Amino acid sequence: MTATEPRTDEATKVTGTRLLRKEDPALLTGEGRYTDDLQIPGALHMSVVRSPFAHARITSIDTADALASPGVVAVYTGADLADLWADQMPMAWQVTEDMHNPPHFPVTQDTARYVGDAVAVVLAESSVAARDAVDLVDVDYDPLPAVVDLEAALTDEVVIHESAGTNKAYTWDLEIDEAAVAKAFDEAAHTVTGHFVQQRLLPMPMEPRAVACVPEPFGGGLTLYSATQIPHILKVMTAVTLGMSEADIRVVAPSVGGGFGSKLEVYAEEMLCTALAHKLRRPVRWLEERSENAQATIHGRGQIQEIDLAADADGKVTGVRVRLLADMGAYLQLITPGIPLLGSFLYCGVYDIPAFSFTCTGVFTTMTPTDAYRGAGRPEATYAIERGMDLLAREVGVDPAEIRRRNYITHDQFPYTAVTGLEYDSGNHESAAQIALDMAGYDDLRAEQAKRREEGGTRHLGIGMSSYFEMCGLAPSRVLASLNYSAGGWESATVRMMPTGKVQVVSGATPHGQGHETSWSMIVADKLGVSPDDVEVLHSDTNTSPHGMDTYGSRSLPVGGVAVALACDQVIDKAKQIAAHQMEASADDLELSGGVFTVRGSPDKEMPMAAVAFEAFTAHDLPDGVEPNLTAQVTYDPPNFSWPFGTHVCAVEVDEETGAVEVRDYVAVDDCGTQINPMIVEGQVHGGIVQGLAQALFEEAVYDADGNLQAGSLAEYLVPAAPDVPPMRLGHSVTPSPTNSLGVKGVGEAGTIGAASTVINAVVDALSHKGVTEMRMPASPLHVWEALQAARGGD
Ligand code: PCD
Repeated sequence: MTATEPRTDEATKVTGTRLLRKEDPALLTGEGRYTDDLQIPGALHMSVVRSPFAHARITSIDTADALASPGVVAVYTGADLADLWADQMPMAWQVTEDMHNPPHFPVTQDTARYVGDAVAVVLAESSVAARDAVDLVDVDYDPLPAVVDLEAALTDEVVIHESAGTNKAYTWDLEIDEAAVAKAFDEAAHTVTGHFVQQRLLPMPMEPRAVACVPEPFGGGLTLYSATQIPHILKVMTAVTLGMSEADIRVVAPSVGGGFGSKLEVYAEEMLCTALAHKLRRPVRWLEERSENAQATIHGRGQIQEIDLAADADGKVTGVRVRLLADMGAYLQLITPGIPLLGSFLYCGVYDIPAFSFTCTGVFTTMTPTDAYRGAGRPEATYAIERGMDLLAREVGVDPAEIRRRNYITHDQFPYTAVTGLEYDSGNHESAAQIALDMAGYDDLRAEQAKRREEGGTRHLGIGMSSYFEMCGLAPSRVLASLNYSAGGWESATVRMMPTGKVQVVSGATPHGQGHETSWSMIVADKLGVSPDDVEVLHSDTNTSPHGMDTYGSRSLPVGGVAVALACDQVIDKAKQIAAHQMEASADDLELSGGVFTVRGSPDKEMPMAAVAFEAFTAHDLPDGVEPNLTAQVTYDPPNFSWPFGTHVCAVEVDEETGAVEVRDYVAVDDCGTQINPMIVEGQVHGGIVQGLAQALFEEAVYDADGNLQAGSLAEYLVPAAPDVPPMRLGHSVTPSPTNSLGVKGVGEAGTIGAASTVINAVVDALSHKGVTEMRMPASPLHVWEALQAARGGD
């Protein structure tokens, strides 16, 4: 289809179709350009000397042997580099005024606080020379006790940061109405309490981190290439940390092989490559090893949750109380302290709950810092309330599906103002749940379960469900301000129709696997009546896209994609004026369909958008006061979050003798409003479910008491492989968001948010007749066996 070919809207609509992703041919044929693929003549390679101790004072560092090693150009300790930093490592979320944000520098200056903490760096002419010399740096450590247990950390017997004087980073309360909560619990017919551990997870993107910083010739400043989700934020933060002008730093995120939150970060290695390239006026690059990725890239989750539910005699929840301990790790990274806060709003789940209280204490430990990992606070919250609902069902004596039905916010209650003060835009939980239960054959599964229990045996069928809200589209800037987050939540888009009718989009979102080039092209195609192939999407380079808030929090479509649509609307408005002038008609009489303007009442008159673009370009005959060129720039600050939702149901088989869990069937019904590309949506949901299932069944960043990461490689850290992935059957409903013109809600984290609780509810359900009420994640054979032993009264 060419840009000028007229098409009627519904019949040829591109959005809503399963268009193959534009970005895939290059990625699948090895043409993707990842940071480490860049050919950079004369680059120095950096390698980092990392502490083997979780906690140790550094008494001396001897760099002589390393410096003498072939190819080595420089070795720097923390003290050598101290003058390069205008500020400590960036942290953007001062959740309370008295929160401790202890000193944190790219290379530690006196004490190592986790295994992997940077102690020195080596620069050499080759990566091999740099890596070899790392082993020659002779560091003397005076070991101190490790602190890996959150409760123990809070005793302050061993204080990790002297300047803070305590391991408590902060306590944050969501203060609503304590008296109402107390009353709910006083008057409750039923109460239940859940204690849950959100184990630490390693995000494990396929591409580890990679950084290269190039000083441009002729005083052109520095170009920082990084496998990052946030080039725009990184640019500002680099300028601040290095005390440089923002004008001297350009950040480019080339192809990025997945981030899953772990690249929503400003990392030490980015600051180091930039500062050293600046200092030495030579390019400096670094590629993370897989084992470094386990130690020095942030971890996800790491929370201990306690949730109380109060309910009336029918099981209608009247109050929820949450206490949280959140493991910060050794330092605060970019938004470490804010992750539990993001989750705080979701502890009431999808239910109509009148009273709620939440308190969270952030705790320093001698482990790798934590931060955003797919869902960032929201999978944890959903887990707690959804496990809690199952506990309540059992206490009240009704089916888990029924207890949820009695508590859902019903579709006629939307827009619904939650007890937290946030407004949920739209939803239909009853319907999504019913579709999921029907698809899963819930009643038949329950009947099969009853029959098998009667027959006895050691292989048990379990059925689990959970319903969730995603809370995405981060975020209305004003809400972020109220949470003390130090950036806005807008997104920017520029749309230009070029002289030939092709379209250029500049987006502030930074895709790293999500397929924005395809989605944005589809939005533009329908708006302007062009083929998606005629749309070029520029992104991830602060020179071509100077304004942006980047990609995380399933925000890109509901904020950035909506900005693209709004910019198209402005281009159309302008084109309309020019077309009206050309056709000697009133702009009010013009209609745009399939990329062609027609005049109401004058069927012989029409003008394609492409022709208007050419007129706008030549500017030979424009209406008075209209500037040349069809271009519009929009910065969109959403009025609300968007609230995707859904229900997942799964069936598992648990073998009592081996402790093995097999997921027999997995049904997910997700509602992300209008779907731009259902194929991309399904891919997002599939990937999300697998990450949630991985937490439920396989993954845990296990530490020993000395603070050593025991699962630091892919041999011990069980990322699910293809055969571990169960059959997934997806359904969906479409409840458009009323707050944006596309009706879209995000979907990038939905699968993860719903999955872990669904699987664990099923595993507990499978063993419930054996007295099992709790299951520690991951539900590995060992943990299944331990739960059965505990239920039998053994130890
Ligand atoms: N969509 C559609 N429709 C709808 C929705 C959506 O179509 N309704 C689509 C879009 O367009 C795109 C996608 O889908 O393409 C996605 O989107 P969203 O939801 O908006 O999201 P974003 O923002 O874009 O993204 C983000 C996310 C996140 S957050 C995460 S984690 C993850 C996810 O994304 N990561 C990742 N996914 C993914 N994928 C891939 N491949 N890779 C990666 O890395 Mo965070 O906060 O960071 O934690």
